[in-house]
Amino acid sequence: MQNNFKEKNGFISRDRLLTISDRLRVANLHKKELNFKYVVIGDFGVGKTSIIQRYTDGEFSSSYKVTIGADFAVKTLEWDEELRIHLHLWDIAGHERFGTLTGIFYRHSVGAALVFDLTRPETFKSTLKWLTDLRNKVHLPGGQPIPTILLANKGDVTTNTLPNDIDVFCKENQIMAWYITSAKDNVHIDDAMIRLTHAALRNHHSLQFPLITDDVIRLTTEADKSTKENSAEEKERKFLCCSY
Ligand SMILES: Nc1nc2c(ncn2[C@@H]2O[C@H](COP(=O)(O)OP(=O)(O)O)[C@@H](O)[C@H]2O)c(=O)[nH]1
Ligand SMILES: [Mg+2]
Repeated sequence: MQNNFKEKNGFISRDRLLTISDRLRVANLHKKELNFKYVVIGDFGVGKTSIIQRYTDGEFSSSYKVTIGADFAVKTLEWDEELRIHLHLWDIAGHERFGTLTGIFYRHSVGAALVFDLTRPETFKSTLKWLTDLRNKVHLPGGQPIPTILLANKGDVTTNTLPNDIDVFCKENQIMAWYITSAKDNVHIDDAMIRLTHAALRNHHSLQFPLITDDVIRLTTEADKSTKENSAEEKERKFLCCSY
């Protein structure tokens, strides 16, 4: 028989393949699923939409698109054999302004990525305003700030300048880590999101925060694309600062 022939020659038989895929399907059905809402904040033009697109779609576009209204995209992580995590990455509205709207935008978020543009130092200065707005409007059930990472974006541009006081800024403001990122070249975005997810997961286990995304607008992306391993060179460029 054909199946036996394949097995004798080191191939796996069709029947056996079917059994394995059935088992996988059943295992997948029994996976625990979590939804984490993360907000991506920072000044206009720093690359928030590009970072989200790169992470969820694997794409980058240099043509400028203004984000209209709050929107989000989903990235699904097969965290381990028992857990699947859906990250809902919320992208703030067009003319990034503070006000009553951001309160609704932050609602139920369990992590934040604060982005600035390495080629425009004024956007680093603005991060404190964003952080203050965030910390005033959302916290974990125990009152602690939600885990936050700082993304110094456009690291691929040669004229970029890293602020000298970035470490101090993170320590003073309970920012758990910072990374030089590039949405264009796909640098450190995966690492940063994984780091944030470890923290969100720890909080989930200790605080049992609500995982409701009842103010969902629409799903823009269904993504479960495999993440590319960063090259050794990219890994060398990783900068971390502090942890709580
Ligand atoms: N060179 C470079 N350009 C980027 C990067 N990220 C975003 N951009 C560009 O910066 C501009 C603003 O990006 P966008 O994602 O719309 O910023 P947002 O307003 O914060 O959402 C666009 O022209 C992007 O193509 C990056 O990592 N490197
Ligand atoms: Mg945008």
